[in-house]
Amino acid sequence: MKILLVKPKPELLVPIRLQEGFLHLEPLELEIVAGGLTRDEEIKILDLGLEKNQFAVFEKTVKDFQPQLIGFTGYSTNLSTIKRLAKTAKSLDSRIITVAGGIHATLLPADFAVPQIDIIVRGEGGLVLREIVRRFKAKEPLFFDNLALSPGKDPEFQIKAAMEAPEYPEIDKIPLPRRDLVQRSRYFCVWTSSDTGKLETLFPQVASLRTSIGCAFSCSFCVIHQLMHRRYLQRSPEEVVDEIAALKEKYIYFLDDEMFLNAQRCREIAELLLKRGIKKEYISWSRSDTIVKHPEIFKLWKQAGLKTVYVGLESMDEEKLLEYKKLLPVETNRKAIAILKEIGITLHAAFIVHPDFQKKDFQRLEKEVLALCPAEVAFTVLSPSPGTAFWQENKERFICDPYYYYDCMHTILPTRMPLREFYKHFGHLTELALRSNPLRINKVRVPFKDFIRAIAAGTKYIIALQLIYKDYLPKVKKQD
Ligand code: B12
Repeated sequence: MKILLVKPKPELLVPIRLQEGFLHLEPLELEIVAGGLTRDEEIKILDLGLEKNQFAVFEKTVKDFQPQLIGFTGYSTNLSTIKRLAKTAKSLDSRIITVAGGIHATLLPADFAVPQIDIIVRGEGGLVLREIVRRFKAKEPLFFDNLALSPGKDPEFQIKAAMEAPEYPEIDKIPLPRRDLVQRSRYFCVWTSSDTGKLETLFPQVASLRTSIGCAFSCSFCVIHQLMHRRYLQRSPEEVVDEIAALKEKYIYFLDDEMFLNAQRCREIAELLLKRGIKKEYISWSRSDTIVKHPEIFKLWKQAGLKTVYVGLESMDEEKLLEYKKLLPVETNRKAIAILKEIGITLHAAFIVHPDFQKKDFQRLEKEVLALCPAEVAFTVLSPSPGTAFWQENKERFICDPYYYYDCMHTILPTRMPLREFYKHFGHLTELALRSNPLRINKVRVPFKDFIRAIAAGTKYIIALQLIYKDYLPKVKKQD
C-alpha cells in the first residue's frame, strides 16, 4: 500500500516561521508512525516545513506518488492547514483515505470532523496506523475504540470524541523511528555551547530522540498532563543507549518533556554512554527542581556530553509561579541557574511573558535576563492551549480567533498595555537576550558565514516580534 505521511508548515504567523532560522528538527512523530508499518508498505514522509510553497509541493507529491492513504500530523497551530491539505488530496483523488493524528487530533478530535478527513487517530499512532492499514486490506471498518475515530461513519463518534485522550501503550511496544525515510542533512539546531572557545559550525546536523514520555506535573499552560494523564513512561537505559549509538549524527536533541525525573535511570544512561565510549553532544529539557535535587546527575551528564539544558524557569515572581501551578519557588530557579553555571552546562532559560505585563514587569524581567546571562533565553506569551482546563476557564476572554493565533507568541488574552507597546517590549526582551548569549559573551569563534546567518535570523526574528501587533489589525482570518 502507498502511504504518504505529511507534516505541514505552520501557516502565515511570521514569528513561528522565523523560529525555523534557528532549528528545524526531524519529524520524529511521522518516523515513529512509519516505524509501526510493515516493510510491505511503500512509505513517503513529506516535511512541508522545509518547503517554500507547501501547497504546491503537496499537490505535486500527491499527483506523482499517488498514495492510497495520507496521514497528517500537527499541533494546534497546524489545524487549518491540515484541513486545507486534506481537501486538496480529496479533490485530486476522492478514494484517498485521509488520517489526522498528533497532538491536536488527540486533544480535540471533534475539530477534525470535516468531510475531507476520514479517520482521526488519538494518542500513540505507530500501532494504530498499522491496524488501520490491516483493516483496510481486510476490508474491515477503519474505526475502532477511542483510538481511530470516523466522523463520517461511526455513529458513536461524538461520544468518543468527547472522551478523555486514550492511555498510551507500554513504551517498549512503541515502534522505533524510520529515520531512513527523511533527508537527514536538512535537520539542524543552533548550537551555542563550546568548551574550547570555538565551534566548527553554529548549525550542526541534529538528530532527535525520545527517552521518556509524559511528566508528573500539571502546569497550567502545558497540555502534557491532559495527553498523558500524568503518567511518565520511561525507556530502559540499554535501549536508549543503543538508539543513540546507532545514530550517525554527533548532535542530539532529546524531545522528552522532562528527561531527568528518574535520577537512577538517567545515571545509568550516562554511565552506559561513558562505558561504551559514545562521544556525542546533547541538548535536553529539565525542570529547575530536578536540577536542584540531583546536581550530581548533571555533573555526570556533563562528562557524557550534555551541553545545554532547556529549563522552563517561566518567571522569577512567586505569584506567577503559583498561578502557573509550577509547584516550585523562585529560589529553586536561582539555585538551578547557579548549579548549571558551576558545572559548565549552558542554560537555555524559557520565560513566560504574562499578558498582564506592564512596563515595570518587562523591566524587571530584563534585569533578570541580564543577571543570568550568559545564557540562551527565550520568551513566549502565556497562552491557554486548546484542550486544557486553562483554555476552558478563559474561553470568554479571547481577543481574537484563538486557534488561528495560538502560537505562544501572539497573545490570545487581553493585554493591559496597548498591543503595540506590549510587543515593542516583547521584541526588546529577545533583542537583549540575543545580545547577551553565550557566544557573544564568551567570544566563541564561529565560521563567518554562520555568524552572518545567525545575525540575519536574529534580526528578522526581533523585527517580526515587534510587528506582531499588526496581525491584529482589521483583517482577522478565521479558521476554515
Ligand atoms: C520538540 C517540540 C517542539 C520543537 C519542534 C519539533 C519538531 N520536530 O517539529 C520546537 C521547539 C520547534 C517546537 C515549537 C513549538 N511548539 Co512544541 N513541542 C515539542 C515537544 C517538546 C515534543 C514534540 C515531539 O516531537 N514529540 C515526539 C513525538 C514522537 O510525539 P507526538 O508528537 O506525540 O507523536 C505521537 C502521537 O501524537 C501520534 N501521532 C503524531 N502524529 C501523527 C500522525 C498520524 C497520521 C498518526 C496516525 C499518529 C500521529 O503518534 C506519534 C508517535 O508516537 C512537545 C511536547 C510533547 N511531548 O509533545 C511540544 C509541543 C508539541 N509544542 C507546543 C507548542 C505550543 C509549540 C509552539 C506553538 C510554541 C512556541 N512558540 O515555541 C511552537 C510551534 C511550532 C510549529 N512548528 O508548529 C505544544 C503544543 C500544544 C498544542 N495544543 O498543540 C506542546 C505539546 C508543548 C506543551 N507542553 O504544551 N516544539
